[in-house]
Amino acid sequence: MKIDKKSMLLYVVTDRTWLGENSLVDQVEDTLKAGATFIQLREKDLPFEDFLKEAKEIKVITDRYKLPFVINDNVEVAIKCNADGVHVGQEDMNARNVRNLIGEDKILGVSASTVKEAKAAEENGADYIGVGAIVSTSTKEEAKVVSMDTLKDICHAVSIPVVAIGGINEENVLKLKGSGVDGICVISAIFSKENIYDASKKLYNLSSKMVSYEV
Ligand code: TZP
Ligand code: MG
Repeated sequence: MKIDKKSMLLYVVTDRTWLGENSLVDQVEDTLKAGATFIQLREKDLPFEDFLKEAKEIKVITDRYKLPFVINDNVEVAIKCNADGVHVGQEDMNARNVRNLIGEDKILGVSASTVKEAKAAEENGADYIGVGAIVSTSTKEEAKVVSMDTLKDICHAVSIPVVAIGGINEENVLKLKGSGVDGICVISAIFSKENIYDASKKLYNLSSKMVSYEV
């Protein structure tokens, strides 16, 4: 499954920090109902079998919505649950190695914070680039902030879709207008909210206004 830039419009990355009594599967369904265009399952602490079980459950839902579903970092989980692809950072497995493991038909996303990293990712088989952090964020404190100029330079330098990540919320989405990004990638501005559906809907609408292409 290869990607269209429109699938970057509201790219949602999961996080169980604010789960409480709810299930992640239900939360993912809420965000999909409201217009999420892409789901990434990101689990940093879950044992392998639990991670795989959850991945399989979410895949059922994303398939129902016919939307892309990728796994953060863990290529084995991605292959075993037949996810649509994998997303890796600069500190994870090299993009070319991931591509060789998952094959040409799967989606490969790579995080980049410089033009050099973004171009290397594209050359090594990435289908899209995630650029951030746009604003410093407690969700990933170690992520360094990327300037608006660098974000624009990355968008110009690569021909694959670019999604902005890190500290993006309802208040600042429209500041990305003119940057060249194809959409926004969000964690806390959705999952920390009481009403995931409403938060997602607002962000989808704002992202649609922000991007330079016709939605
Ligand atoms: N990579 C760069 S910033 C970030 C990741 C995974 C966290 C984004 O989370 P939030 O809550 O949307 O700022
Ligand atoms: Mg990673």
